[in-house]
Amino acid sequence: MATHLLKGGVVVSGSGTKRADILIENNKIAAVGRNLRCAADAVTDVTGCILFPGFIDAHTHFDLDVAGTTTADNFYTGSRAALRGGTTTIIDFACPNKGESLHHGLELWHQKADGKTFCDYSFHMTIDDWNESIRAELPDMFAQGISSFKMYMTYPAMMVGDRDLYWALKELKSLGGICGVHCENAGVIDGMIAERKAAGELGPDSHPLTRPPYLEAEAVSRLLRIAQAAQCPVVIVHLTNREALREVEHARQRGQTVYVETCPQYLLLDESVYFNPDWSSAARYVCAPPIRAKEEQDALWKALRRGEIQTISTDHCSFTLAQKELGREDFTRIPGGLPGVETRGELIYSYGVARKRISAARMCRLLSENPAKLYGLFPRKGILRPGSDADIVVYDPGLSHVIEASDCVANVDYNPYEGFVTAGGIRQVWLNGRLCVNQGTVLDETPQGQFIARGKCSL
Ligand code: DUC
Ligand code: ZN
Repeated sequence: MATHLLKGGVVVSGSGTKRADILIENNKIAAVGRNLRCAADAVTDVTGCILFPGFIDAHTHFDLDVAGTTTADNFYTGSRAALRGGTTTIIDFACPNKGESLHHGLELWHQKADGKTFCDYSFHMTIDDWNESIRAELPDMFAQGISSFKMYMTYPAMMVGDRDLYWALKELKSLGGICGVHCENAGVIDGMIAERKAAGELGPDSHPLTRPPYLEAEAVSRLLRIAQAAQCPVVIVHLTNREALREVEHARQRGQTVYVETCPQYLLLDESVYFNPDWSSAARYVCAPPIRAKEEQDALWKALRRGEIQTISTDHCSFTLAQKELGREDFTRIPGGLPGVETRGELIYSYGVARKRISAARMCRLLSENPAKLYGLFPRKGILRPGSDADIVVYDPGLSHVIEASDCVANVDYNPYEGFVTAGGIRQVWLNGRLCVNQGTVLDETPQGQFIARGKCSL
């Protein structure tokens, strides 16, 4: 039996912080307490550091085909970057094509990820079609550890109509599943894009103009009425703006259960990025929903503080600058998505906790505890207590660095947060009782992540 004592740190949970040592025994936490007296095989002094439960990123797209290309990060490079950024579990979106079975999608995602992933991992299953055979596949998804699903209200290749959303949600309700939904109004966006194209407005500045916040809010509102009809809880993924939040508030007032996720790009960047006259500098920020006006950031931070938003994930979906060039002549061909998995923890600490917008406990809830509960990983993940996996981020508030793409290990040649200065930094990352990252260095080049079969939502 191998034991390791992390001594002298401040341990964070969703409800607060306390001075405590952590005893790791093999891959699990054996004890958490003040001045633990035990003979450990090894001791690390973490005095002055804050210890978070390993972060969970419940929204990544690794090795995904988008717009005629494939994301720059696969499971190997993406999860290595994730681990370096303190994320010890990712949940990626298995994505069968329309007409393919869910089982095929699941097998394909296992092929992409198994043996190639540095952190622990699981998958949400995308439902992009609704018919009897897909319905019949659902119980076995749960049996295989897939308890959460995703549906799209936009993107022709993946979207489902209102009727199918309704039927799928009803079925998930009966099975105890949870579903995340990408909310944007497909039809009006399509119309606006056609108008911009007809006017010869083909640059990246057309991207935010054709996907305005109110068309996201409309889809949120419609989804929540459909969820009301189906009597099913839902997750609004990557929510970006006040009007959408207002729709969530209305649904909660009606008694519905609604969970909300947002992402660092909506908290820290603003739409001016699209109006940069340099094409490449603007195009690199194309993602959907788009980055919004500055005023939306404050509303999102406020909602985080009040507990109205439950999780911060990244929607990591990275493309190199050369890949973004695919849309040089037409903004709708720019592959959409940003890298983020490597920087989320440090950014949210630096621009949230250190700036007193949220507490360390709130950050713990948003990045660890709530995603663990929402997606059936709790208490194995998401908390530092005896019996839980020893997934630990040792955060040193005394460090600071400037975020630069050249320092990052994700397989992408730019960083959306280039030049951002961190308050503190990740000193160590432990995964299943093993020290995996020390001072920014990934220690073992063999992927050790395991697939985690998940249970049901407990949030
Ligand atoms: N939005 C993106 O920008 N990329 C991937 C999928 C999504 O919803
Ligand atoms: Zn996504």
